[in-house]
Amino acid sequence: KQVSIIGVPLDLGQGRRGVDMGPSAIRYANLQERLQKLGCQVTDLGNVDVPTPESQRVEHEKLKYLKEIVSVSNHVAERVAAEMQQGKFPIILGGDHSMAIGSVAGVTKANRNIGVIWFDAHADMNTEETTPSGNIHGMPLAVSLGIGHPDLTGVAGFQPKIQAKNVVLVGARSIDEEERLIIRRSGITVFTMHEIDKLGMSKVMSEAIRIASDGVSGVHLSLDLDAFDPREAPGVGTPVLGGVTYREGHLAMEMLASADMVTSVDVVEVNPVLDVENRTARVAVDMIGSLLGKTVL
Ligand code: DIR
Ligand code: MN
Ligand code: MN
Ligand code: MN
Repeated sequence: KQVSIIGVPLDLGQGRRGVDMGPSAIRYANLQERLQKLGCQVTDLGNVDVPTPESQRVEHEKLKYLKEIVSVSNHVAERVAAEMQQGKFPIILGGDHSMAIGSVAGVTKANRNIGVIWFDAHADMNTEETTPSGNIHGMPLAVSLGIGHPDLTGVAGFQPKIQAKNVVLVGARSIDEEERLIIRRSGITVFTMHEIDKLGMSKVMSEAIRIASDGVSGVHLSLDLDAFDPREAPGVGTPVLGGVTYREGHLAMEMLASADMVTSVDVVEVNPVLDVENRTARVAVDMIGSLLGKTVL
């Protein structure tokens, strides 16, 4: 596989400093070396330029840093689309999850018909009307479905990017009151921690793979590290108890690898300032390794 790494040190989509260092933390955990050992041809394209919060002003309390995030998203979309068009497998390193507005836009700009598997403790289905925080990282899945502020849904010049029938959320356990209504109306499939506990990760992932890949030409994986249990991945801005275990994570990634339909991936919300010895970035690199074909034997 030809892999392109793109860093997006964006922290404007949430309230805690440090997630802008996510791309460095993941690189420090030897992402490139891991991929090369798997036989991938890796090009690291460096980071996309992102403004620092200290040099900006919040203009809209329910859509914090809207203007800046729209601008970064358009840049990310261009970079990602260019790599996809050359047949590369992009790995986009966040930054906070608002970054996925741009990456999903880029992936679908290159290839309009794509499914999405969204690994997250949260649903990221808020809008300006439902958000309790005003943080845009709680909105990117809604935005990609064409739900939300037109400046966000209009990134890259077309919408919606993805179709609800091919969108699967895995690992959810913290959903806001009114966000729930948007999820129900949207028609996406949700496997919460309840389903993972009850059915097992194996059953959940075979369903997720079936739904996301039905009738599409590829699947984008958006991996929010807060999907994992904070005991194993503590370095995230909004940890929620009772998450996916390290072992379940590996199984999920291995099943995606053998299904062989993932064509791009986001790795987001790694915050080394909140972490313990870069553990969360190392979990991220381990997961990407399994996703790209690492096996025990
Ligand atoms: C919450 C937190 N639902 C919000 N969202 C997070 O602010 O909209 N997403 N942390 O990853
Ligand atoms: Mn810069
Ligand atoms: Mn998220
Ligand atoms: Mn999350």
